[in-house]
Amino acid sequence: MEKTDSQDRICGAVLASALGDAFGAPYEGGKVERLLWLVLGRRRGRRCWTDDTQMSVDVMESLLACKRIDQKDLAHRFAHSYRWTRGYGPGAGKLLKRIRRGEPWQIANRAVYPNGSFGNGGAMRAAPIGLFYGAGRERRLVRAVREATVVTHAHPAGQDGAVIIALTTALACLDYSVQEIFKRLRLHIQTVDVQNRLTVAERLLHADHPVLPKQVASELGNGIRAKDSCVTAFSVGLALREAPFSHLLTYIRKVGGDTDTIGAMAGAIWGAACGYRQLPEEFLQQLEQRQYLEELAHRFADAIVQGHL
Ligand code: AR6
Ligand code: MG
Repeated sequence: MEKTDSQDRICGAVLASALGDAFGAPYEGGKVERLLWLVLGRRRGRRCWTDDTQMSVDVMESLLACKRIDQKDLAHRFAHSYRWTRGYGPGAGKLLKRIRRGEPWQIANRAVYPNGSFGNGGAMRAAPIGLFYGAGRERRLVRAVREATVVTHAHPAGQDGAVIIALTTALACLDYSVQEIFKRLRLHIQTVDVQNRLTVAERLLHADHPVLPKQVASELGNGIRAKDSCVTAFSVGLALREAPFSHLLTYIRKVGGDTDTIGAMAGAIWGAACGYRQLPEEFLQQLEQRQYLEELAHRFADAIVQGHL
């Protein structure tokens, strides 16, 4: 069956996010992380994805099964998919093992950090929630994102990062302008740090000269905290949505830092704007479990577009 424009954009967001993750992963972190990924990062000649894609898969499978955000189901899936070899955040790994041992997520999510995690691990898996609810149900979308994120990221900054990625992905599917996207985001962001990052991003996105990756890294951040990477990915994904996908990957590599997660989040936004058909076959061919991811993305897109959920 021929894919509609919406289905193509949903599949594009899912696959571009996985590619951003898998192609960003070899450049993440310092020497030790990179050496480790040289060993872990290839399977049967394909590029492996990391926790970003694994948790996005969990979110999609959960939404398909439950037809809404079910926090208990999500916690169960996250905990049982956990493998250290996927490169989970240190706090996230401990938290997921606690849930696997039977601790309720409402306790585990404050067991490692009493104020909750403000890492970008909630945002890296948020795009499918934006695709699922769509920009037409904005308030419901934002509520669902916070419900899904709090399972592992109780800190409001971790949740703000997730709202930025999910809502922007949904708005990019409908070709909203940059100006309108900023307007919509500002209605929902609760933390001052993330609001301030948005103000900087707005200036950079309206600059009358090309902004270099180094400047993006120094002004918006490239770290593992939500406030240091979500607005960065948002900004790069939007700025390059008319450029070829290979440019996006190169740019993210130059931004540096948490390249797999910035790649996953920016990839989702780029894919929602450009669609699956714009993704280069030579990249898709290198992706671990490509067939499974494509089949899942199609199932997810069909269910959303046909309104079976
Ligand atoms: N207090 C102090 N440090 C914190 C806090 C806090 N409340 N919250 C987070 N951190 P984590 P994630 C710091 O472990 O968000 C993978 O590489 C702390 O240094 O909850 O799921 C993915 O690919 C902590 O280790 O995991 C992503 O890049 C770090 O933030 C990333 O990790 C991450 O928080 C996702 O990590
Ligand atoms: Mg990762």
